[in-house]
Amino acid sequence: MTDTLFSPGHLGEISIANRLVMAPLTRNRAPDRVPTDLMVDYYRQRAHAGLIVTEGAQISPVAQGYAWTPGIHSEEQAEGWAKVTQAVHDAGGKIVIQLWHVGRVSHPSVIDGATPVAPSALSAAAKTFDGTDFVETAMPREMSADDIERTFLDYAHAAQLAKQAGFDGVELHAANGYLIDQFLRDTSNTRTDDWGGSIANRCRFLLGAIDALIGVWGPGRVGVRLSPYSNANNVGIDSHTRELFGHAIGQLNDRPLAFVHMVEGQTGGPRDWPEGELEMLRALVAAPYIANNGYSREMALDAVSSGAATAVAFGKAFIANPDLPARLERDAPLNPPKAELFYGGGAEGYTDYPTLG
Ligand code: 8OZ
Repeated sequence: MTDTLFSPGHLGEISIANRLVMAPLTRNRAPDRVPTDLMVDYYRQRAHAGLIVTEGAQISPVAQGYAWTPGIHSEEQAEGWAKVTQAVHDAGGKIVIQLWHVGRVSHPSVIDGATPVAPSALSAAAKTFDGTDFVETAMPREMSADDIERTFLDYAHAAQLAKQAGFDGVELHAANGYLIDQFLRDTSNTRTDDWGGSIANRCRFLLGAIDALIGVWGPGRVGVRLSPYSNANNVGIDSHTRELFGHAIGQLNDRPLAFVHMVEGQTGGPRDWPEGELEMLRALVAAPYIANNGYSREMALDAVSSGAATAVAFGKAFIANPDLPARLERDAPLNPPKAELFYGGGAEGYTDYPTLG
């Protein structure tokens, strides 16, 4: 039997009922940084995904970049997430939490007056939202070697709380210009110690974070999200993207991970990359591969049946279609997403999208 988009499979040790993954989607509906009952409803509605990857959850207070995003660094937050995992499991679904550190993509007004941290004191010159206004991200301070080691402890602590909350695993957010991407790229990492300079040194932070998660979960329940050809959050494209990410993937391949989840091209934008390069990186990945970014139904069907991907992640389509797997299987029309209701607010544009008949 050949694999199809709708057939069961495995992502490492996580068994999935189909190959449709709900992509991580920031929705800013946790005003106290604690998952709410409304979020429980939202995730329960989407439990027919083969796998849900939650919105990014900050691993520590300083890891937060935007108002109203949920954390995974306190007992209260873990208890909130436990209601989410229970609801998804009761509905037959699987769910991993995305562990997030924004690094320099933040502002003191979001993190209770703290200064954002980054590999180097270079401004992202991106925008964030502090609950009142869109503000320019602040100048970060350069992390010390001690800061780096403490951050690995924060990843491990968050992973432990995720386990306590009943998740099926964790996804490390290493994409979209946030902290790990800032360490990877020579545009945002100008360090001269063991954490900067050579490609091998710039990959060490990614690997330290992954190994912190593996220490809690084992490799088969740890995945990672990468976006090599994206300049999201104003992170510059690395001078040697193919070599950099080729090395990173080669190192990740030493660990039998649950999955590598790839944003193909520009995050939420065009599927653009230098000809053949993403395909070369994809061919290096040993773990199950989750493809993402602008997939149509036809592209997703083909990606799984051809073996190019184990699963395909959909973002906006899952926001607007809680029953996306049923709709894709029946080739039914999709509800259009309401972009003005993506971030912040309540049930409107969140849990009120209709399902089929
Ligand atoms: C949109 C708005 C805020 C954050 C990402 C976590 O790009 C995000 C994000 C997306 O990975």
